[in-house]
Amino acid sequence: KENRIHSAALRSKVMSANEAASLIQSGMNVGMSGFTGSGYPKAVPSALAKHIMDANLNGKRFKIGVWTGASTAPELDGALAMVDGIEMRLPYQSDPTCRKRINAGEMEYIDIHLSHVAQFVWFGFLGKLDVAVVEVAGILEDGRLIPSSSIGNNKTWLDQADKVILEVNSWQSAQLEGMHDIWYGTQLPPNRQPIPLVRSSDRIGEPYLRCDPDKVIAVVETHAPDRNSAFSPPDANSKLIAGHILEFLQYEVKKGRLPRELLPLQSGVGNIANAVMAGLNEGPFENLTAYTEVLQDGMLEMLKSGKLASASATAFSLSNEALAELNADLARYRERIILRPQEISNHPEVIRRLGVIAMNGMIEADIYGNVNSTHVMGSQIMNGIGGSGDFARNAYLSIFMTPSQAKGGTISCIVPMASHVDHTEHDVQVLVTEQGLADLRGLSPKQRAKTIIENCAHPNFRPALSDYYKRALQFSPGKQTPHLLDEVFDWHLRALRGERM
Ligand code: 0RQ
Repeated sequence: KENRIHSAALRSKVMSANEAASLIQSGMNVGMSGFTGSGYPKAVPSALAKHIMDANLNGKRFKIGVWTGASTAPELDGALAMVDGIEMRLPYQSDPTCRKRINAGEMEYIDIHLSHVAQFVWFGFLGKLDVAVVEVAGILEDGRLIPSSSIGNNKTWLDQADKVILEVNSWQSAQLEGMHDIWYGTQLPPNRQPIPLVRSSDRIGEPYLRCDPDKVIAVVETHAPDRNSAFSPPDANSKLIAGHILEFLQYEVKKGRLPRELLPLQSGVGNIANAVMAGLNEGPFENLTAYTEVLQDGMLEMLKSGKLASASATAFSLSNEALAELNADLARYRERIILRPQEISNHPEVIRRLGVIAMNGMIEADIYGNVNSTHVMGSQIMNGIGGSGDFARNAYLSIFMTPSQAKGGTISCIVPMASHVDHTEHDVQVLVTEQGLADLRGLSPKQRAKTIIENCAHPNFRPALSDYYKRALQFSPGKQTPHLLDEVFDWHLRALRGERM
């Protein structure tokens, strides 16, 4: 193992993951690093899961609160959920075992806007943070930390936790040093000052995380990869959705509502997001910028081709191939990629100032444009709101996208009323499915309904949606947002019975 720990004081605290995990006790709130499968601690959480299992075998209850940046990996969320060791999870997860426990009522989960988490901890809204477990790429002689492949909430965890456990992962490229931008200017109200970030590529802070060495109770050395998930080439629907968005952006440029190089792009994770990036990579726009949460394969390709001048994010989420590409040329990419704390990457003030174009996935939208990003059939969590709300509410243009149908065509993703609402009609300007794009700007609810049904609904469900809307228009007591409350969820009830919606 290469030596990444250059502080003698911290080197003296090196121990095994097992010893470090034994310092975490039941009932503690633990702030872990990790964002969309990158930069999470690789060894301590699994060791902790073993301690929890042992305690359970001895008839003892052992549960902790797990706070992160966003989603992590099987070694963290999966391992701890498997042994039923999580009392409370926040603010975002996408782990199958976690999801199962949450939906079975065995684990509490608070789904929080990602930009809110750090400040809620500073405000004291979430209670005391006992321990931070943070992966870093190295430790400087003076004890400052080289951040890893994600920043997430690490600054806040290190500042706020009573005790700190560091995992120093020598698998992470040493060349990450210098890529990060940590701003230490955040104050609490009423003393807040403007965030001095006016271009997405601005660096406003310093490349290292600060950490009081006296709080560090353990340093664990690891050499383990991030959860790099395979990249699947865009499917037919994703390509169609990307095509509609590209056409729309070109139209907006022609109308003079967007500059030629567009405005900073934010893109959610997944197949559709990657397809949009692939489309932009082949499209007519040059000198693009990104102000986003997660840097995926699609954006890396655009940085490589030169279409994307720079990208600001809080984490990487790459395939193994893309990671190899990045690492081979990291010194060069480092000048054009900036990783920031998620409270800055997702900050409403900055998103509003920059005029970000936000593109996020959804589970369903209703005919008036309310969007459900998180719950299947109103009650089962999928992942969480993530940063979609931070961006949608504050963006220059807020776009939501989904295939028009799910589960082999048995479910319509356009419904009379969303079974859960994450983004209200007020925060949603554009809806896109493979069928087409609904530009909702400047439309009243009734005009929105017609546009969404005509442009976005699948032809298999369009007649039933039109029929619902027409009868609602006729029989609804109010004509502003017409609804038939006694049948509005019949669509979901049919799906819950296993029938076609
Ligand atoms: O389930 O794989 O079991 O079939 O939902 O759907 O179509 O693969 O789309 O991966 O882009 O996910 C909203 C979940 C979409 C995601 C959501 C089922 C479908 C499939 C996934 P299966 P797709 P995606 C930046 C921004 C919130 C966070 C966010 C998400 C599965 O985009 O988590 O935006 N967003 N963050 O079959 C029942 C429907 C359904 C449905 C889809 N109407 N009813 N099931 N599915 N529509 C990133 C971060 O913040 C970290």
